[in-house]
Amino acid sequence: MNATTTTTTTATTRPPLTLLAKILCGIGTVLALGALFGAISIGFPGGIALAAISAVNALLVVLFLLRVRWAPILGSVITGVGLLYQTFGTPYPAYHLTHLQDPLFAPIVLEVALSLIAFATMLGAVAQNYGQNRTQTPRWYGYVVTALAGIALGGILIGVSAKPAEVTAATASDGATIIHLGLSTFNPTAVTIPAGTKLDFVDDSNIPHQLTYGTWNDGHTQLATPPNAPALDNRAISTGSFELGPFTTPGTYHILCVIHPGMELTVTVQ
Ligand SMILES: [Cu+2]
Repeated sequence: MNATTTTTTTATTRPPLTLLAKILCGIGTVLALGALFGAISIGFPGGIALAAISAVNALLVVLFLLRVRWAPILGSVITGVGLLYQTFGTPYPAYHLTHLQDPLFAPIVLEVALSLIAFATMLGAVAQNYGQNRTQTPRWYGYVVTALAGIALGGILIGVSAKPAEVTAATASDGATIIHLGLSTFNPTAVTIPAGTKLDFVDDSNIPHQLTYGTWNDGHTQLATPPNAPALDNRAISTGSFELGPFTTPGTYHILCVIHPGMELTVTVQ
């Protein structure tokens, strides 16, 4: 047997991708593209973490496609740490239990659900790769994934059908009108305030926002600072609160968050 024949034989006898590997490639591709899309829409530097998540998922897909035996071990460690961080290291889950109407609710539930399914799939693939039968899918796998998918679908349906809960603007002790900053929304989205009073922006989602004057137009910011508007040049906030004002001149003021497309606030000063 010459060298060429050996190569051909090796290539054709490479085992076909298992069902679990195909599922992992599919989920990894969806997560990589989703994170990439998020990274692009947020831009630099805010999107750098999402870009890294996208790259890690793409790398895992390549390892699965190359049928690297330890790929599911690496993948389950990365996914497990990621899930732990999302659950305990970020405000997302706690925030979402009380803010189902946020536009980011469904994408985040979907992302967590896909990560959980990927985690279960990777454990199955580890069992398969290091078990006695390297082609058979573990018996528990179908039940676990069906249950996880059902929970995720239910969560998304609840979130999508939840009515937007617009709060009536509350007033702080100094007379400032309180505006809450959610994951990607102002709440309320429009307020009317008396001339000479302030706004009190409260970031209770602990998500970074960057505020300035203008509106969102087809995914692009249109910045415009009205005359006599209190200074707000790209004010960054990621936790706590800050006051803006007083607004001395009656008129309409548009404020947007440059990080989150569509995140706008209309202030009418009377
Ligand atoms: Cu924002």
